[in-house]
Amino acid sequence: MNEVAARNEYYERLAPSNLAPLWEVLSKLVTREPVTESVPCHWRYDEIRPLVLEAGGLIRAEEAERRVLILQNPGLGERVGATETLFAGLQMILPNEVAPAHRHTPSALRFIVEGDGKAFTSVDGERAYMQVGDLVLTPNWAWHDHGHEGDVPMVWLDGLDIPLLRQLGPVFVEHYPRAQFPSNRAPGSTTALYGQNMRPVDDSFEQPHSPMFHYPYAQARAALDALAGSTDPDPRRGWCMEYIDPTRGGPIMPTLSAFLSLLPAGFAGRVRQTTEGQVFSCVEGTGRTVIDPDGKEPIVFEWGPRDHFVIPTWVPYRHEIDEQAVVFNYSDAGVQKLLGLYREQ
Ligand code: GTQ
Repeated sequence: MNEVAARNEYYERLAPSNLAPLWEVLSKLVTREPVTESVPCHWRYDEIRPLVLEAGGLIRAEEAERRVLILQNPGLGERVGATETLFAGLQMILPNEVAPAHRHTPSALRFIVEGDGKAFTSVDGERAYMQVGDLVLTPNWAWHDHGHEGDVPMVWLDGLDIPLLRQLGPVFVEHYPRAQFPSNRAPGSTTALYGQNMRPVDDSFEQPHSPMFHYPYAQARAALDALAGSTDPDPRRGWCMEYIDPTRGGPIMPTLSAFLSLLPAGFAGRVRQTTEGQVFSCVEGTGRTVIDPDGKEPIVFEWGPRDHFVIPTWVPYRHEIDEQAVVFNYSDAGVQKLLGLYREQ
């Protein structure tokens, strides 16, 4: 028997004992650089919007629990996700509907894509009425439901850490016995307490996420203008601000980091390569994101308002801007930094 045949025969006898030879797979497992199965991906809003709205005629929010079209990365096959660690979806709620109250260990953020400011997310009994461009958080184990008191459909981007939590294991959900969690505070109460660069002395809030759960677009946008008025843009990210947990100055939630960037007209960004996986939602302006894979045809995403795209871990990319743009994105940068794993070049 030759060497190869002898090994193969041995491998066949290993399998029934739930054993396998590492040396056959080591170079695929521990690579010189990150290798992902998820691929860069772009969803044009004008193409998918009719499909998002069509779901409204096919299933009610109450029945669906969450009426969401998953932004599914085609490289991940059956595994649900936009990247290896991040879930992305577009959730739609119609006037007078309720997406019933539940809580779960996956952390969620919402970035509002379209609507009239009359739909809300209730977080532990406090409502956040959502305008286009607002960021709303529903951290690990916070009760939340969504409601709508307006006249036009509302659509938002849902960003969750579901794929990461499924790998780690601790996935739990609990349904509230009624459709809506009882309102127990006026809208804005939490911002009044924690959004003023102050916190109550001897504060009992000790969760590892932000106590704030509503970051309005008007404020974030004004902060970007202030940054643009005081510094030069970063050559890769333009003027970029991170949404923070005011009690720590760090990411909003341990597993999800969020950013808003202002990119000036004519910006020709330098290539950025980072270990964070990223989901982008465009708010204002137009541009393109160019991915130049080694020796292969470049991939170009021409985007405009309300488009979404994904840049997986370690994929080098750069932005070119036509009309001044504002782009939101979320990523797993924070959890990688906590673990001492984050790299960028
Ligand atoms: O709003 O709770 O897009 O649990 C996926 C799972 C949204 C939510 C999603 C969820 C939610």
